[in-house]
Amino acid sequence: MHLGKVKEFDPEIYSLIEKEKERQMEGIELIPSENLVSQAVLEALGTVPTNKYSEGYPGKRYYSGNEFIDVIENAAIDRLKKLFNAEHANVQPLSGAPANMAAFFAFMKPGDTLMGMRLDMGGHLTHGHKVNFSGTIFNSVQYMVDKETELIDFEQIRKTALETKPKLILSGYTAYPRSIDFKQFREICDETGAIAMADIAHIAGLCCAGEHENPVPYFDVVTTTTHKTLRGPRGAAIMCKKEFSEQIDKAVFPFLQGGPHENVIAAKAVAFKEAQQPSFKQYAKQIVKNAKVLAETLMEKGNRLVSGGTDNHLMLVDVSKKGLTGKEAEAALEKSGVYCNKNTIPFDPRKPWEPSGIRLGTPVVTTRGMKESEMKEIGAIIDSVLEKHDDASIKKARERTKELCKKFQFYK
Ligand code: DSN
Repeated sequence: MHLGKVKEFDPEIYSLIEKEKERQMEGIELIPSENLVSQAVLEALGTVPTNKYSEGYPGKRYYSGNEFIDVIENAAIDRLKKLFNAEHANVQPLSGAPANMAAFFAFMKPGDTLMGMRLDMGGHLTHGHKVNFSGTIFNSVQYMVDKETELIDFEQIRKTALETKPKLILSGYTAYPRSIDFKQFREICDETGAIAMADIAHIAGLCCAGEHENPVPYFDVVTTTTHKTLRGPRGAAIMCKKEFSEQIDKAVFPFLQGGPHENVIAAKAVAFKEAQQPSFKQYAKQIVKNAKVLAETLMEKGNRLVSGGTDNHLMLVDVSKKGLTGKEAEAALEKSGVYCNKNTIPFDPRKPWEPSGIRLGTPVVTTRGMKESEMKEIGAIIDSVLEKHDDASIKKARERTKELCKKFQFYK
């Protein structure tokens, strides 16, 4: 990273950025919603389209001087449509929550019924939680996973949908380790007359690479962030059927947002081109392989994984079996140089601030080039810390993580 001017003008911020880079390179990042962008994406982010106001859409802007910005935004739109086989795409949403908000308002009015997965079962705040706009503006009906299998319970969803007649049913999750049967969701929506919406933020990179079913061609609307498995800059996008394109575009601008961040859109275009390469398919395949090996390693050592494993990039470990809370496990692992996040598990008897689980994922370690044998080592490090987290064990684990990271530097 070339930061000569920042270093010269603002050494304080320069040194903090450098320290953050070092932290990222010397630790094992397992937060499943994070990733490392390529040098090309990073460079595109720090460019002059950040200076430009371009309210509106390509060909119809409220400011002059958008000749090149239009081409950049159209490239991002076209690449995203090709990647997911989408009829229409909007690349302006600033992040996942505003993308969901725009999608909801494209189809619903305040008071309409929204049906989504409960946050503590693997959903997201914006999927109808009571502390979020989605649970206060709309009439939120929340579904759960099955208590025994910890899997999506389609019969329960169908029954609730028939009873409550939601305007929109939302699938796609932040902490669900299994494949999602989007076709069953589509059938329930058809039967009940609901709009079929998916939030594929976590699995977008897997969907476009063929490692997970892609709902875009047959769902009404699909939102995604661009910075998770898709490995682009922090931001989001919405894809929908052509017949809904006008209402989606109007919901993003002028209803919800003003000027789009065109430097980020340029970086999204670069990331979408990267995702079109054959190497990205390999990358997505390896994310899933790595997650399976990490999950198996942890289970072989006696850890309980929610639903007994993973089909995607993430897993939930029930650390209560080791006599820890998720908060304690997260803190002990952080000291060992392993980053994860505390997370509720389905039907968690504990509160979200101190839940029973931790959430682990493999997008970052896979970006760094780690494969199955490194997953076994990471699984062993994690287990050693969950098993015994005194100073000596944490120190030993820290040495092991540093040693591993040395071989997989990403940013020079
Ligand atoms: N905050 C993200 C996650 O960690 O899953 C979802 O938006």
